[in-house]
Amino acid sequence: MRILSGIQPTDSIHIGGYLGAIKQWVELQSKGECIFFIADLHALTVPQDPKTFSQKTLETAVELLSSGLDPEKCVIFAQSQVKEHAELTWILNTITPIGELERMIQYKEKSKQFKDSVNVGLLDYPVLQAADILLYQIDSVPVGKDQAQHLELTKTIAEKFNQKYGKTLKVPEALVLGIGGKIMALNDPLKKMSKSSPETCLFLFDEPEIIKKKIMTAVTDTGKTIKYDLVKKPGISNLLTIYSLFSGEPIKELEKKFAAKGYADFKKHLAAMLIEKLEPFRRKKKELMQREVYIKEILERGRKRAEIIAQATMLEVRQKVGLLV
Ligand code: AQP
Repeated sequence: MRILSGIQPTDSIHIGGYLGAIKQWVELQSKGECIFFIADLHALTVPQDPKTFSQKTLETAVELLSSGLDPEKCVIFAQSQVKEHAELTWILNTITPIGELERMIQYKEKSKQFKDSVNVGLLDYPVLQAADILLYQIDSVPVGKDQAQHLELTKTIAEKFNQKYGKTLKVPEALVLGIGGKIMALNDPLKKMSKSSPETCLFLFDEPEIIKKKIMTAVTDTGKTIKYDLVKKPGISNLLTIYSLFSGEPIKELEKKFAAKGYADFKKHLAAMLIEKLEPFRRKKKELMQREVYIKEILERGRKRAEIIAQATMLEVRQKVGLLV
């Protein structure tokens, strides 16, 4: 089984991205051929500082390794270094109806959020995402719930291409978690925890004092009981989900454990548990941040492996479309 997923180097990794996607990537490394990439071309669809952008890509590689990706078990590379991503995007653009892109939720949200810099890339983002996946003839794509709509579009585009030019591209399946697939903002449990709103995030590498502060001030609900109820108690339900996924304790057990406690007590325990569980992540990141040459070597090795697969697909695509080869 071949598995692929990616992450943008837009900010540090938050616990939403970790629980919704990266934790699964780490588990899948020993179950199939895994390809993970840093989506730097995607990140360019919103403003980036050219002076620090390449450094952010390297830092994201460090963070992925600190979160448990093992370069001996998976391929890790930077998207922009495999030119076929951009090339296949162009060809897929020519079979993708604009209307399909205009109805994407992420496009609608981001074009509101970055209203002074809405660019073609922001609209075309899901086609680049389709190219990322279809280049590698992928079986399964483990992503958070927020990407489910884009994954559906990838399938539609692949089917359309195959219909028009003959069977070429493998139609992938999304692997979206039920619980943990959408971690909500700490300051507003009705919104997704999201890097483009850093105030909503608990970052995986936050220092203990920051973790404590963010958890203790996380928005909760009216009432006093620690109970999982997404409609009446979205704040507590989000914190219970985070507690359960990091500690391995089922939500039902946590409800019993904290039955006689109030919100403040529950939050104190949650903060202490997170500080302890995230300590190895922080330690590993500090160590790897000193090893830039090693990180670049890993990305170069990843690029070479990715390129072999991507070039094989592109050759077939070029032939099927009728371009000179
Ligand atoms: N809140 C979340 N809950 C569960 N999964 C999430 N993911 C992101 N946020 C959550 C999943 O993490 C993976 C990496 O996504 P990305 O780098 O594309 O992250 P992103 O979308 O840039 O991060 P954000 O925080 O969602 O930023 P925005 O939306 O502001 O750009 C993906 O599989 C994603 O589903």
